[in-house]
Amino acid sequence: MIELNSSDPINYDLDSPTDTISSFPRLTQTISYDEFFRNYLEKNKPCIFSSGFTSEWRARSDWVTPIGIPDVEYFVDQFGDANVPVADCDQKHYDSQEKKTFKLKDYIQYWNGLRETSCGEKQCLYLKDWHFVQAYPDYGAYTTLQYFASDWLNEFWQVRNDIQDDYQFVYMGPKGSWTPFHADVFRSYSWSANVCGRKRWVFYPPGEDQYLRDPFGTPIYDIDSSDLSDSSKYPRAASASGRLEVIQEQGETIFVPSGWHHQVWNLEDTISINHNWLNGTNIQVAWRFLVESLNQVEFAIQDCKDMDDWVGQCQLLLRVTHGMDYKEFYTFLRTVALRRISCLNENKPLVSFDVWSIGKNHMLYDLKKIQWCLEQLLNDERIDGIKDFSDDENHPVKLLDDITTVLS
Ligand SMILES: O=C(O)CCC(=O)C(=O)O
Ligand SMILES: [Fe+2]
Repeated sequence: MIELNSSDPINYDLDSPTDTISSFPRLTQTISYDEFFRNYLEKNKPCIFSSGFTSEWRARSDWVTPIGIPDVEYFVDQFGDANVPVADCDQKHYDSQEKKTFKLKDYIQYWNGLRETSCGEKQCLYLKDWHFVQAYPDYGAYTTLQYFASDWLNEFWQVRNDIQDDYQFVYMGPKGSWTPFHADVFRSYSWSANVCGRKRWVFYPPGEDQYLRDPFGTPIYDIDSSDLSDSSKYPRAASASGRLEVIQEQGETIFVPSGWHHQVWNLEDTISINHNWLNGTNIQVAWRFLVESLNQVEFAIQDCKDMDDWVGQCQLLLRVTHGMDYKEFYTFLRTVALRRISCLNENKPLVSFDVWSIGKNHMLYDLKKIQWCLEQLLNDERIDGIKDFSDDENHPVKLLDDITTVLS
């Protein structure tokens, strides 16, 4: 049972100055859920879990040969016809890499063709963001660690039956493949476990990315690029501080906090599993980022303010650029809240990823955070113009009332 102790959670605010950390903590089996919650989720600090946490995963035996390299034959045999997204590490597409869809067996054929050569000598293709659990729900490749079990984002997608999606991915790529400098979608957390292979990570704490942007506000694409020391291109780069670098070994799982920019390189042929997630400890960050994204959209199309349904157009653009609009953010909060209210009323724990139970204290904590978000949403006068919020029965005011009743 995942249960928070009764002391009141500290209200961590990402805007307040963060105490810097100079090294990367490595955690072992002895850390409790509560300790991880207080010291890493709430404080928004990165860490690495030792390989013992993943040693029992099916993926770690079935996906890897006895000498510790990806078992590509097994992949062709089991999943060869799967359609998988593949990024070209040499082709920049806006702020990320150009992506195409491959059959897995064709990707593996490419990979086999690389043999011992690393990327750089041939085209460098990186299979990323493969929705593996969605494609093979009964395969059981891994069990999400308990520390990452309070996951509203994947819970939302799991109970939602109108559209199929999730934030649970498999990555596989040759030595030399890499992911450009970025912060994660919605400013979510991510965790990433190396089934085999090794990765190099570079991190900057929230806010430092402002110094790592060009005069147009575009963040640097490759943090190792010599452009960063060219002050005509990145005039404020010298002010960036708090850089952390770590090598993640086979079997280890890294925790990537909210809003930390990072870049990742595969140092060997590597397979990893990762999730993005939001919960009560980073939902405030996600809300502020949504508001900031809407402000940017409004600024970008301010010239068209007289057009029909400008508010609706802004929401549409928000959905395209940010991945979520206000209504969807609300539907997400509502789904999560109603599940907790129902479990609390029936005096039942909430089951997460089929194995973890979220206890009463945790559900109350979650509801408090959702209450805060709803208050913010209702204070944002822009929701009055959004047609989707006109339904009385599902209105945020009604949900806020229901939550307040439960909490009192
Ligand atoms: O492993 C990679 O290439 C990228 C992973 C990543 O960015 C993440 O887990 O947030
Ligand atoms: Fe990331």
